[in-house]
Amino acid sequence: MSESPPILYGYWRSSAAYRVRIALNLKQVEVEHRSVHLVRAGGEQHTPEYRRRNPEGLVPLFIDSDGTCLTQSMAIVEYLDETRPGPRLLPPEPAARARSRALAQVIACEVHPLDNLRVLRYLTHELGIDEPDKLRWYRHWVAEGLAALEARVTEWSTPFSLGERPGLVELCLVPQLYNARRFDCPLDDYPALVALDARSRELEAFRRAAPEAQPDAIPA
Ligand SMILES: N[C@@H](CCC(=O)N[C@@H](CS)C(=O)NCC(=O)O)C(=O)O
Repeated sequence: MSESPPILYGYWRSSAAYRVRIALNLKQVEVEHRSVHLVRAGGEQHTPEYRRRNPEGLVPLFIDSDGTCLTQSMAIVEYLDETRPGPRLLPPEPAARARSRALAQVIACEVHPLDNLRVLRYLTHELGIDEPDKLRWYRHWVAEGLAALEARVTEWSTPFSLGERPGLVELCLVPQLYNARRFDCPLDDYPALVALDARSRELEAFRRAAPEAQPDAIPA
């Protein structure tokens, strides 16, 4: 009997799920995608059924073929890197690994948590922040993070973080720039990041992971 495929609970516009989709594609791991609609009817991430699986009420959630159930995109990506063959998503040498994680975490720990759906909702629904100020908030944290990353990426002499290949840094950067464009964040000050994003998105693994390529995508 053939093993059931791993399952990824995600949402087409979730940038954290987008990171995992890219990692799965780079590793050539086939999964069953299950959509958790983050907006419809107050958000399916809050249903008791979903919260039993992930009490945080966030996507992504990954369930491996053997039943291993994992949350948090960065943890899932590193798990995939450690358990699957194929191109490594992190460099082998400790200092280089730490540097890759540090750059990726500028996005995953410093920018994304401040601009997440539930944070924006709290600002507007609970604190009474209006739409223009919400956007100022959003763009401020994006600008802070991207400026720091731009300074680092400008120093590179290789096309990608892993030399000729993309890895953890790009699988965080591309979804973050997708979000930045959605919220009309100015990107003129980050030419190295925009170029890295464009180079990455030319690759099949990134194209297949794009929000608009997902079965649950809602056409504009
Ligand atoms: N640090 C978490 C963040 C997960 C997260 O914030 N997911 C968002 C979508 S990108 C979500 O589920 N939001 C639902 C909500 O805010 O209610 C990760 O990397 O997995």
